[in-house]
Amino acid sequence: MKTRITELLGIEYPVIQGGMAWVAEYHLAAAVSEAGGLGLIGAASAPPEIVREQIREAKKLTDKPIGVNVMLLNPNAEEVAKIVIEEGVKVVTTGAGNPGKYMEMWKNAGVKVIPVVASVAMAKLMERAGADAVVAEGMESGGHIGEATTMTLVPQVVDAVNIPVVAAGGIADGRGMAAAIMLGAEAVQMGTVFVTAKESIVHSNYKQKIIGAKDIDSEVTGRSTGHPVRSIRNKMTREYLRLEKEGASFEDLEHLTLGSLRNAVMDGDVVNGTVMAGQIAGLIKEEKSCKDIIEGITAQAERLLKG
Ligand code: TUI
Repeated sequence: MKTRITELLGIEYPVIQGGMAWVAEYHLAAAVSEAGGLGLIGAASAPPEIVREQIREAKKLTDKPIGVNVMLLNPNAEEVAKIVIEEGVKVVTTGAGNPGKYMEMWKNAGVKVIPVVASVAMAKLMERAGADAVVAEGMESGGHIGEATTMTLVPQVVDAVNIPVVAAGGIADGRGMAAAIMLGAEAVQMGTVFVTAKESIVHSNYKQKIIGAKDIDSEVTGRSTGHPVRSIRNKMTREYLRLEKEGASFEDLEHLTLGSLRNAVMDGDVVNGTVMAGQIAGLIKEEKSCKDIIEGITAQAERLLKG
């Protein structure tokens, strides 16, 4: 399946792995890239030198391109932005903000820039700023989300820009991928399904929470603070939503979730931790290798698109 995205990135399949905090570390990124997609190291809020190490470790495991996701709410984003260049990374995606101030630096260094956007306005702004492509991410996604759904956002972004569009949010099989392509996308970005991949280092409790989830098992917390986050319902989300309803302060809400994603991913605390995952979790039934995930999904999409 060749598209402008496979050409741009020099990858075999039009599949990008999400830049998930704590989850998108070098084992997963290297496995996705080895399987012919684009693996990403999620810099999230990691100390910049850890990101450098992660890039170097990934490169030991694969000669294929890997990218880095720069999370723009990170106070260290600028340092990470520079490390990406120093380490010779060829592709960057960004999340949770406007990467405008890093664009010139990245473009001058020959880095391909693919901002994740949640609106048409941001997509147009990114195209004008020199982005090579955009990821249009719907609110079905796990983690920090916008307002629009993938079904509505992708075709509107496709019509608004000339650069290639990657669809994200709610995609975990070949039907979703085929649908995204019918909406005009030239690749998909998937997160939740890669959390459950065999090569993912995520605690088995977290993977089981996704595999056991039903369609309506996620919640969006943080709407009141302006940072809405989707995760699987548990004691933490119930408590968070209760506090939000009572008008709790930003500090109290922060206190509840401080370190909670790490605790879920690394220690398997899926009761008080934050189990970020998308609405498509209900479709995911088993742990598979990255190769099986990517080849299975693209083969199914190709069959559907031909038929
Ligand atoms: O970034 C994500 N997903 C994330 S980041 C993250 S870490 C975090 N944890 C807790 C609270 C907040 C963040 C977990 N999941 N996805 C990409 C994405 N970007 N979704 C939405 C956006 C976005 C939103 C606003 C992109 C640009 C934007 O622009 C606003 C502006 O004008 O700056």
